[in-house]
Amino acid sequence: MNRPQQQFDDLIAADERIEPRDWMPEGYRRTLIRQMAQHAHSEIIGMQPEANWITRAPSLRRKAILIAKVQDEAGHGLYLYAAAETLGVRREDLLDALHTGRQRYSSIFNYPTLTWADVGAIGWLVDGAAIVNQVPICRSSYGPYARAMVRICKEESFHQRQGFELLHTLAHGTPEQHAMAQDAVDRWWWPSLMMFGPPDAESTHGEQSMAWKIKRHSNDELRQRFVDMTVPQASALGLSLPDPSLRFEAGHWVYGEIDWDEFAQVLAGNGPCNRQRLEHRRAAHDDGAWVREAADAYAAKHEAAA
Ligand code: BYC
Repeated sequence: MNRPQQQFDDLIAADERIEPRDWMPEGYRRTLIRQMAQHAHSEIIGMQPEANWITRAPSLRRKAILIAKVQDEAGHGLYLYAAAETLGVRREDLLDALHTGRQRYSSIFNYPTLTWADVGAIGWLVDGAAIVNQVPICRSSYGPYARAMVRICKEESFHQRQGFELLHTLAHGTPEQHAMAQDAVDRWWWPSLMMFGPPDAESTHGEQSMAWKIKRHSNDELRQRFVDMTVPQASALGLSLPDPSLRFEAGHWVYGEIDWDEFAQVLAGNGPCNRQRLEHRRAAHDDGAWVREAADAYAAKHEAAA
């Protein structure tokens, strides 16, 4: 085995971090770029379903919280694009890959936010799932990714709490508010379970990513962890989960069959909002062209002056 490969393997075996200047196998670099780009894209596409409710938030307090949350998602995208750039890719190329459908973003953001309660369901379930998935990535073997994730997880915890509090308020409000909260949970539960990716037996990258310690747990392990954490929280909220086969067995909540055909359809671009999300993103990018041109012109002027 060649020396750089041996050094890389030794660092991974010792649970140490790989840093941008270290030698790394091409597959490791490519896997990180794919996962980190997909993650960054998810953060910025994830702003859309929530931003849909900023103008209609029911109070100034709720509006201020939602604006702050959506802004946090933009920040997460920026941390992750910056971390991905340490692998030798350019941010504009990653955005181009998103806009042309060559890179993915999380399936979850292809579902619509139909009522105000959806903002709570996203916070509680989607951010809850994100935390379960992302806390182990704070120990990912790639240093810049792991460090970005520490900051992101702190903010996601706050997001999850605000979603829980919002849903708790609705669930203990009028019968109509309770029904609205229940309807949102009914629609977001199964897509939240799909966020963890395909079952382990069908995960293309899972095993290798775990051997490289990019991922620390398999998709099914994290999905189970999320279900175990969330079922008692649903009882605390006074809401039910839309799975008649949920039952507690041998220390875990056993859940029903996930509709993997629906997941495949969403990944193939045929979810309820896929087209809308990408069109909106492309339009936002085009609208921002003048900002990028102005920034380039400013940088060029200062370079010329130096
Ligand atoms: N959606 O081999 P697998 C957030 C793809 S942001 C779409 O198991 P891997 C938030 C996968 O890419 C949430 N595609 O993959 C933001 C692969 O495709 P290719 C984002 C999915 O990477 C704003 C194929 O399926 N979080 O929380 O080992 C507001 C086979 O999968 C999905 C992250 O990105 C999916 N759900 O494991 C609120 C976390 N699942 O390359 C909240 C970081 C799988 O074969 N990412 N695919 O075409 C990860 O942990 C891993 O990438 C995954 C998938 C667990 C998601």
